[in-house]
Amino acid sequence: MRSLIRIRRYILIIPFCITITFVVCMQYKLKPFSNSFVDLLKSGLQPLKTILSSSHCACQKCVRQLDDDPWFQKRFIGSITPFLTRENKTLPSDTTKWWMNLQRSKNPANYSEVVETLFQVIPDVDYKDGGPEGCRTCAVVGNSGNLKGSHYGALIDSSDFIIRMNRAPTSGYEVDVGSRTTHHVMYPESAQDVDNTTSLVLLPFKILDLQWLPGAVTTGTNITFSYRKLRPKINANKDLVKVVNPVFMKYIHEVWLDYQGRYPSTGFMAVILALHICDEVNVYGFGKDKDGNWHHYFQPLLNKKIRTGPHPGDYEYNVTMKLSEINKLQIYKGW
Ligand SMILES: *[C@@H]1O[C@H](CO)[C@@H](O)[C@H](O)[C@H]1NC(C)=O
Ligand SMILES: *[C@@H]1O[C@H](CO)[C@@H](O)[C@H](O)[C@H]1NC(C)=O
Ligand SMILES: *[C@@H]1O[C@H](CO)[C@@H](O)[C@H](O)[C@H]1NC(C)=O
Ligand SMILES: *[C@@H]1O[C@H](CO)[C@@H](O)[C@H](O)[C@H]1NC(C)=O
Ligand SMILES: CC(=O)N[C@H]1CO[C@H](CO)[C@@H](O)[C@@H]1O
Repeated sequence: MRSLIRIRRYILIIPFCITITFVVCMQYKLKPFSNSFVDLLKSGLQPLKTILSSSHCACQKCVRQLDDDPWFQKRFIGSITPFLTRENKTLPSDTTKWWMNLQRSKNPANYSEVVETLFQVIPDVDYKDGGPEGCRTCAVVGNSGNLKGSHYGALIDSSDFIIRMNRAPTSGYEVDVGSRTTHHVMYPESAQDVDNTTSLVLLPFKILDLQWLPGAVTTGTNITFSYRKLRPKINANKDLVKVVNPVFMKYIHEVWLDYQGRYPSTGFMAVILALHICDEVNVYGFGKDKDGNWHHYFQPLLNKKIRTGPHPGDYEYNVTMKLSEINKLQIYKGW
């Protein structure tokens, strides 16, 4: 009787072992075909659920898929870390060269000393997508006039991350643009107050921007002029401040825009950032309004053609459309 039970146990164990062997073999078999799968392996053995599904997350559609589009796979570098950390503060020489070209000062301060001072004030952390178990949905909210009358507010507010940029206000526009903001992307010349639960995300175009930041989010700074007047102090929770790594900015310019224009726009950088820190990306408030005008939802329509600055506007638009065609993000066209 005993031995019969034992045999039965073995009978149950055998298919289980076969399944495990199969799963382990499949991992190695798949390895050469997918970069993102290699990343997954590196990060350790994941729950079977994710190994057997084609997605990297628990959303219906995930930015990172095992069967990624070749155009996307060629460009998307999943391992790059978007934010500056102490560990990553040393810039490779090609980045330094690219970044120094954007500087307007003939005599910039010592970068490593400036960064050291910065990290005495702001936290030294990075993060990535929601991971295999999670589903982090993100709304990237641009400032286009096509948001007016869109009634997207509730939809936007239902996202996990809500990323806004530059001077975007919400007060008075909640019905169309929502009221929550988890990340506000800006640079010193476009800086504005954010509330205590919002992460200020700085795009550093120059060393001066990194000198300005620690004072600006605490007691005030004496750096009050770049090529424009700067605010000496802004309201922001210093414990939530993040600085985009210049390596990441160059990556966007090089890989996603083929070096079109002098540097990418804030909006485009926010979109690519979202692809790296989110599992599902929805884009609002980009492009023209229904009458073909470029303007901001919070400004009256004065002149019909607002220029797009030193950015490769059409090229960025084309890349964003392509990302939408291959389901890496969804564009809400507005009203
Ligand atoms: C910047 O400062 C660091 C540390 O004080 C020093 O080692 C380095 O040589 C300086 N770099 C330049 C370019 O002066
Ligand atoms: C903002 O949040 C921090 C903690 O992150 C807290 O120490 C601080 O008192 C808060 N400030 C305000 C004005 O609520
Ligand atoms: C700001 O103050 C520091 C000392 O706290 C000083 O070294 C620096 O020269 C000042 N910068 C300007 C632009 O006044
Ligand atoms: C964007 O795409 C359109 C249509 O495919 C094309 O005609 C145009 O040249 C592209 N613009 C840029 C800047 O690549
Ligand atoms: C942008 C960047 O330099 N990222 C690197 C930061 O450091 C980690 C760990 O050393 C690397 O894996 C990233 O590539």
